[in-house]
Amino acid sequence: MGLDFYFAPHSTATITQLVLAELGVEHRAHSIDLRAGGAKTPEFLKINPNAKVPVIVHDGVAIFESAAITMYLGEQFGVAKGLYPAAGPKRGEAMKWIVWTNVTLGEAVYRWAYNTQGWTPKEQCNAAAGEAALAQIQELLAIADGALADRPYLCGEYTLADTHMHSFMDWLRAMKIDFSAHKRLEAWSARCSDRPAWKQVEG
Ligand SMILES: N[C@@H](CCC(=O)N[C@@H](CS)C(=O)NCC(=O)O)C(=O)O
Repeated sequence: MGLDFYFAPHSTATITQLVLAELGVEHRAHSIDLRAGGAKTPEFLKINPNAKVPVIVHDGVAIFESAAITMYLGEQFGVAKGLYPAAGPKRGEAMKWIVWTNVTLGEAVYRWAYNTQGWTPKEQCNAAAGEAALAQIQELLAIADGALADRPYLCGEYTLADTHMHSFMDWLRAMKIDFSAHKRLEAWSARCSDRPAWKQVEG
């Protein structure tokens, strides 16, 4: 049956696109037009009732949530390729940063974006909450920066945890979040952007 990948350009699905490019896994890519309601069709809702991309369908099983997809693809294809740790503490370390990206950093980023970036009607926005979230984002970036104090990548060697977090943080840069206080993150980001998979997808 193989692997089907449902994505939209310039969306969270870019994370999965990069993971697939790093792994070189053969797949069928399906572009979903979100503006035209492509994620709300009955066929799509069967594979993701949340009406969001990314989704992969592997051998008939649908998997949504980018963090779950990165960890799943890492486990299935990444260990043999040296891009994801084998089961054990190192894998735990990779999972920690993938989940942290989506849950801990993501929560602050979405709180900031909903309150300040025109994602919701003005009357639902709270400028003070947006400011607080932005301060928290800076604290969280400092945590990631600190994790790189004694190593070039999050788990020592490059893994899909770097692919995942780097792609998410690239979106933060596009949203004009200031990284200037986080020099190690800046240098790590340059290293991650130098990879062939990044150039293939983003270049
Ligand atoms: N937590 C989800 C978030 C996915 C998500 O928010 N996807 C957005 C695109 S960035 C989407 O598909 N939105 C549907 C729409 O705009 O119609 C993940 O990490 O996969």
